[in-house]
Amino acid sequence: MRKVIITAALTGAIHVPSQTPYLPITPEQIGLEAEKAYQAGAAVVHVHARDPEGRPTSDLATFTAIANEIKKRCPVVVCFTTGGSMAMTAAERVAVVPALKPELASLNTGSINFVLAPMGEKIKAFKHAWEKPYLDSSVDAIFANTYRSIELFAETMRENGTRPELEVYDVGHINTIRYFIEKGVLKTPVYIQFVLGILGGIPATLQNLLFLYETARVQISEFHWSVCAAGKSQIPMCTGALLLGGNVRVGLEDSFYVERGKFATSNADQVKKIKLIAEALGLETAAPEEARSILGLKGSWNVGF
Ligand code: KMH
Ligand code: ZN
Repeated sequence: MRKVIITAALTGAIHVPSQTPYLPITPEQIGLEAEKAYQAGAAVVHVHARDPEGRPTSDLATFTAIANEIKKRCPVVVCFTTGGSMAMTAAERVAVVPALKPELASLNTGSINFVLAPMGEKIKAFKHAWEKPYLDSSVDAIFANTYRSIELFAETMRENGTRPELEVYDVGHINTIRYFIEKGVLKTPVYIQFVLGILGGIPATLQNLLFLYETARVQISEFHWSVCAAGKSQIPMCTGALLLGGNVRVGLEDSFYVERGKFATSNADQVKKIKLIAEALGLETAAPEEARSILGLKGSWNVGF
């Protein structure tokens, strides 16, 4: 009987504090959110770092503080981002891997436009001066993931025993994964996160989810997979994943709602909702140790924090 891995993407680098009062910012807030998401049924947390004003940061002391806040509270698998934000260099983004040697880290498998600006048009008052320029700058930025950086990130993860979670935003990224498997840079079974509904990536429809999944099945011999989707598509796309045999990612990184027009007051609200749907479909959700076994992770005793 398969068990569904629920990932909670706790804070991300997409949303700004002015969009919701519930976005965790400090290491303590992120640690507490990890604990609440775990108690609600998450086995994995996907973690970005933010500075005290909520601006995405690659600062290793902040990542270390977050890691320790999570580890002292609960046994979840910690998946650190190497996606960071478009304001960071590739070197800044990947530095968390050798520093903290996590069990899991995101590895983005293609460059896309990753446009945040339209969200800014809906914000009436900004709490911080950095927010509007941050969102607006996305129309001139490319979320750059070249073959050189993908290979560097993959090698860095291999050297540190970190399993890459391969972020796929469009169908061509599956070709890239196949290329790096054939090159021996990525080892099967790979772990793919299909990301739908980013402005600049594949639209969040069930047809596209099926298209991605079927393309991966043709191109890649063996893989585990999960789905996350932006905004109102989060729960419908995750429900599609459950029906197709996939795992799911929810969290305030991807959506700040728990239902139409209602803010999620915590990542746990979204975890509870997708867990209920999974169980209504007769599925059980995985505990952290079960997720480690399914994904072949090295164990929480074997990290750098
Ligand atoms: N914030 C996005 C630019 C990841 O964590 O690897 C990249 C992102 C994906 O969130
Ligand atoms: Zn992320």
